[in-house]
Amino acid sequence: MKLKKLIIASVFGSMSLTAMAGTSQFCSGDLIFDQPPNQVNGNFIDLSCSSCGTGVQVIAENFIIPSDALIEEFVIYAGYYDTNTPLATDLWTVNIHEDNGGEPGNIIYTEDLVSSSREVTGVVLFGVDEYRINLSLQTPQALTMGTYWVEIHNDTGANADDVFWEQGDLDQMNGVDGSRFATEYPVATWNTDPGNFALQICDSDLIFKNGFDFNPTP
Ligand SMILES: [Ca+2]
Ligand SMILES: [Ca+2]
Repeated sequence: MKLKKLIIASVFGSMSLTAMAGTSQFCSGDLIFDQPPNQVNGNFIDLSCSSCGTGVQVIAENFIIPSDALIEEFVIYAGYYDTNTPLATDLWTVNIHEDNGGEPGNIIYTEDLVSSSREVTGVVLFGVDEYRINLSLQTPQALTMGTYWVEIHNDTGANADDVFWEQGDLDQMNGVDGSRFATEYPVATWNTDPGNFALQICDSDLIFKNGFDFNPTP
């Protein structure tokens, strides 16, 4: 099956975007994973994808947790293609998968209607605004050291636009090159794509401990 993606190389031409692809932190806690958006490409993540052959496409991106961490937020970069019309209320789903020999394995956490916020970054790609999306899990996940996958998608329903996840530069420490995509949901078959996606993850463990005293009588 062919992966539906967008190519914008001609849009930017020789324009330098180096200054925009910085390493600013947009999640709370210790930044442990950072794949900054690179304004090169984006792939659809939408259950109502009129641009996709089957009408559905989802993506799973892999990440390494270097030491036990509490994950409560994912930051991604996305856009609403091609009329630049965001949903009044985004319908984000987040699935965290175990790693199964280099492939997305069992789902260890799933949440629909994830609490989210979005902010226009000022970058325009594919002719639409680049949005930074913060996704906050209802139940923060304590993940032990290891490799995981996160599958994130929206559902634009009757909205004319399709949501894409912008690609990013591989995290050289905790990233794993490549990703997986599927053209049905729930996923039956994962397919390989060489792309990596713009994603930031923080360990909020310290904040969590400071906010809730688990051990009042040390
Ligand atoms: Ca759509
Ligand atoms: Ca990857």
